Amino acid sequence: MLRNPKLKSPSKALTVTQPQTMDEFLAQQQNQDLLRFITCGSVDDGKSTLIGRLLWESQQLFDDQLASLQADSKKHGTQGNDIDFALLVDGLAAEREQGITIDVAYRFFATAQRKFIVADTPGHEQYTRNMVTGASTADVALLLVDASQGLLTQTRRHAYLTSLMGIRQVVLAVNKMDLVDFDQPTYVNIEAAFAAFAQPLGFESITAIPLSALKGDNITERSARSPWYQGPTLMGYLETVNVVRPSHQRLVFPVQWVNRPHSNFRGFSGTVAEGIVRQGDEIKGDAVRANGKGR
Ligand SMILES: Nc1nc2c(ncn2[C@@H]2O[C@H](COP(=O)(O)OP(=O)(O)OP(=O)(O)O)[C@@H](O)[C@H]2O)c(=O)[nH]1
Ligand SMILES: [Mg+2]
Repeated sequence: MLRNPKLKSPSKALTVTQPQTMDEFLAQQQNQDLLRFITCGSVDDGKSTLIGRLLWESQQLFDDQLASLQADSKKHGTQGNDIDFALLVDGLAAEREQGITIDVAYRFFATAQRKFIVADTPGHEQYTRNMVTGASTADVALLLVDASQGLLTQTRRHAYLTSLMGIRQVVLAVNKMDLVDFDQPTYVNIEAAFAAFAQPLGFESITAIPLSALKGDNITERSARSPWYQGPTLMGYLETVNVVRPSHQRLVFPVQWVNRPHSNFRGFSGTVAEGIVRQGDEIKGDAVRANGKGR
């Protein structure tokens, strides 16, 4: 993106070459491909905070946004006087009051390597259908786990729905590593438990990364607090992952609303996420299972 002279420096320098002219900017944008991804996982695992951190680290925040984020953090934040990055994506009044995400929030950002659209989805069970909406257009899922809690029912549910929606690449983002003092065995146990659980789900790749979204560890630079970790940073992964889309055409139709005005009619409403369906086609199988209750 164009360099704004008023842009604040990120907390850690990102190795991006900023275009200096409009022509350079347009040329760079044209050559970049687009990666769409979601954050998902159980409630409070740090999904919104992670996206706020990614926007911050990729220099997407301008002075006025930063000023309102600082003011909002003091008023609604969960981090005392420090910045609460989740407020960048949790915009609804009810979300701020309750400190949870309800609606799907889409954000665009770009680095020198790639353009990204990220969908921040709610972890709360009640809003599972919004997670499915976000997943329906994503290439990659960042499945968050709170390192101090391990895998939860909602983590497994979101992993299952992710596979059902046709996503083939998953990042197991083991977040809040600061709460467990970057303990390697804790991380390894979570990674192994997820690998065993996800084996039947048929993901092509599962990349586990130990993170602290709050403190910024392993987001754009390898953290000195996890010297035992040799894999990619989260941004490094997102910038380089090859997108794998299912080769076969199948129908993915997340049902968002069952329209039943009277007992003689039952209609299923939603948006076709993948494949083609025509009037008169018979629908059966997995697509019918993709409902908002996550079954
Ligand atoms: N210690 C620590 N706290 C974190 C970290 N990431 C997020 N948090 C805190 O965890 C709480 C929940 O963070 P959110 O980002 O709102 O979590 P979420 O997963 O988006 O929550 P829902 O959208 O409601 O499911 C907030 O108080 C964050 O400041 C982390 O890496 N370390
Ligand atoms: Mg959230």
